Amino acid sequence: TYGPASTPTHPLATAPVGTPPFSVDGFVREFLHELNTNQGVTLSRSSVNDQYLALASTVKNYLMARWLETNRKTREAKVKTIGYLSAEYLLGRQLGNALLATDLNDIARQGLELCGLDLPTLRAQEVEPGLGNGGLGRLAACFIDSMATMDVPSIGYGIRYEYGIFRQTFVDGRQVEQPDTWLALGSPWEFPHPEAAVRVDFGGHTETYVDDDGRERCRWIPAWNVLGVPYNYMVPGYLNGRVNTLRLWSAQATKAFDLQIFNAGDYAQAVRAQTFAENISKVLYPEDSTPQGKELRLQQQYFFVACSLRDFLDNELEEGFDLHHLSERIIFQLNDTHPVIAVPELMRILMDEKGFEWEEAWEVTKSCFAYTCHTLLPEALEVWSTELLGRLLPRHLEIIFGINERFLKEVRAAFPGDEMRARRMSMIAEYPEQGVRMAYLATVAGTKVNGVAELHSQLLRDKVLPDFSQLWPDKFTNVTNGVTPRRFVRMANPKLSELITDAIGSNWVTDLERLKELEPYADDPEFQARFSEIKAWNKKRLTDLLRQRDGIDLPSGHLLDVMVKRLHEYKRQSLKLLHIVSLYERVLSGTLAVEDLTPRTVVFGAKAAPGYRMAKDTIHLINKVAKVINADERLEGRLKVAFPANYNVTLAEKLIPAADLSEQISLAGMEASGTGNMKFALNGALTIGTDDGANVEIRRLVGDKHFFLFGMSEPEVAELGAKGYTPGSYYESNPQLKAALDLILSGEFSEGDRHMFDSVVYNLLHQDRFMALADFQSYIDAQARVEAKYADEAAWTRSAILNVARTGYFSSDRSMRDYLQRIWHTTPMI
Ligand code: GPK
Repeated sequence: TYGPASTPTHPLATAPVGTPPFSVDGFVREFLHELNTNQGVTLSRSSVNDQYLALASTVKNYLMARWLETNRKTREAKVKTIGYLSAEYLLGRQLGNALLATDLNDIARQGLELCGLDLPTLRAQEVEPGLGNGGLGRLAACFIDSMATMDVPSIGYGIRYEYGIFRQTFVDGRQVEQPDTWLALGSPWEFPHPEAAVRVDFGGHTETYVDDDGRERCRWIPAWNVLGVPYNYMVPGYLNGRVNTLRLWSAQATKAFDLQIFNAGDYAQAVRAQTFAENISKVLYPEDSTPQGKELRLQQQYFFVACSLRDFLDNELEEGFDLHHLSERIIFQLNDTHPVIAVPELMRILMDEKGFEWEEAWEVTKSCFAYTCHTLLPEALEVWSTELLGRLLPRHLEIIFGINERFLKEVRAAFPGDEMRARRMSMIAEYPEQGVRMAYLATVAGTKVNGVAELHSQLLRDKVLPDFSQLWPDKFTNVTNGVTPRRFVRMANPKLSELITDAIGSNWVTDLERLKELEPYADDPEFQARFSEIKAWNKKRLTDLLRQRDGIDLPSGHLLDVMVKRLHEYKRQSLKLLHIVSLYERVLSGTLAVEDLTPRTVVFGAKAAPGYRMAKDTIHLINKVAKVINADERLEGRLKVAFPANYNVTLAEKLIPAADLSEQISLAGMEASGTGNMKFALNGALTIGTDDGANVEIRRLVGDKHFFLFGMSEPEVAELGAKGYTPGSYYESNPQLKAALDLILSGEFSEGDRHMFDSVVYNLLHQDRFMALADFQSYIDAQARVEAKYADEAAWTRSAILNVARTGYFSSDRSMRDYLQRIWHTTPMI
């Protein structure tokens, strides 16, 4: 239970304690106080880590009263809350964002200076929480930032992984994974509440019994359980005084180790149960777009949604709340299928614990969820075997069968005699083994289903879930993704932000469509000059960082060509690589004079899932090609390939503002949206890209003249696939492509070993599922257009400015507005 035992009489006891004074002196006093009392050191004896931790505490103290006040206000207003359910949050560093949200940057810098300290040095001490894999996890982080900034009551629910996404290192050019020890030096941003732990059951069996009213009911007799300990994080809105909550769950054993076994001398056996339970939140699955059919992963999924539902019902609603009206107070947004087990969990709670009848429980349940799909890859759609589900969550499997049975009745009533359709739509797949199609369950239970860009939502309706969209056309909608302008423009690109604010005022940070007002400046020579200087400054900043971070030397004056995203065949890093190898081959063979080479540095950043062979081989190849090209003096330094290890949010914040060219080259119809593409455009890079995901919308907004389009369209891809695609024919008929592939096969990049890269090359030649060879020539031609434009500096800069001016649409604030209107049907709290 929460709250005091009796009514407090002290005047200070009912309101949050005050906020430290908003002055340099007030800040210094608070900082030194934290250093002394939290770290137990004096300034003269403190380490950089002590200083960072004290600084974090200081900034938290400025946010604290607002956080407590936000919680009180929201609770009293009894408004609808957004419960964002996501297995991943790729937050990035917290300190910079908190300083920005509180407007403390200048005060902190000055105060620390008076203490003889340097703010950037302390900021660099923070290890980012990498609790996500890529786009999906970063999107969740952008969304909670936008909700806080827009005064939308929301709670982010997720898992506090002890180890986040692995730290990538390269050994002889191959990826080697190291554990991510983000908690090792302290975690000042979290507030653990072990006393509020929630019990989560697993295993066992179900049974029927007759209740006091003589009704036959079902109950679950679980076999084991764990505790979920909530860790709260502040989610500060930008300069608006709202601080929402992110609540991440950590697994703990229900009993401490068995003392009897311990006394008998078997220590390892005694702590085994504890280790087992705590494994649940031990590590993030480093997968992206491929389901990993692992029992532990299903345990993670159920663990965090069971904790979250319990938490909301017991702690966020007032006592005695009538759960028939639950949807007036919560909408759970399902971030992909990972949290979909929440659907049968809510049914179970309502029926087995609250005594609801099935129909009553279903009415409530189906109004409390909405589902976002983030992929089109068939292999990424989660299917859990009924054997596993039944073993781990027997009651939930029964409920899923019950939902399916009633749903199929509805289908048969709507389409009498169409038994094939009913089979196609069943949530239960029968092959290759019996399993639950989680996307179907989410679609049936959700009030709405959305894709993450226009093209993706259309393909989701027409190709992935056509039967469902025929049955319920109004259920389907689109919300194009967005990114937070606070982190990815205002923080990451301070100089550009200043230039924009000088021109149009500062409101763009929360009203990004205002960037349109920059359009007239695209032709202003003075603005162009400042814009170019800023790009150069960002490149210099990146050069300094990569020198000390990776020992990489970036040449100056180069076109900076950047491809950063997870390594996946559909994203086609191999196509980018073929372009590089082709340029090199043409210089070697004399078909391209060195002096005609546009000075260019290509930067890759990409992690491969540890079990994804082709992706890891591609990383190896990129590194080997980089090594040879970077050492070849015949290129006179005009072509350079850089692959800094361990691409993450922190590196993205330095890389993206420096880029000239943004590589968005997935096979059309494969990238659901992309969000990196938006960050680059907003920072004044031009895109070379296919008509895929949100690229379609970027190109429409910035205009064809300011975007380098290439490659097949989605319908063309479908047509070629239907006709039968033979990559070998492109190799045979395109001498430039053949020469590039042959150069790899010759051993040029592998110390003469002709077979080192057989897997990558023969996959391209004989399979090439993502049609890189079919788009090769078109890509090469588009790169020639890039070079021609880059030669005209004024024209390039003009296009870059127009990219910034015309992409305000891609703010995640706009995405949140769309969710509020189309899906959540609620409004911000004034
Ligand atoms: C999609 F299915 C998945 C996944 O498992 N992980 C992931 O990051 C990405 N995504 C898409 O690949 C991107 O196109 C999209 O922009 C991003 O999710 C956010 O919607």
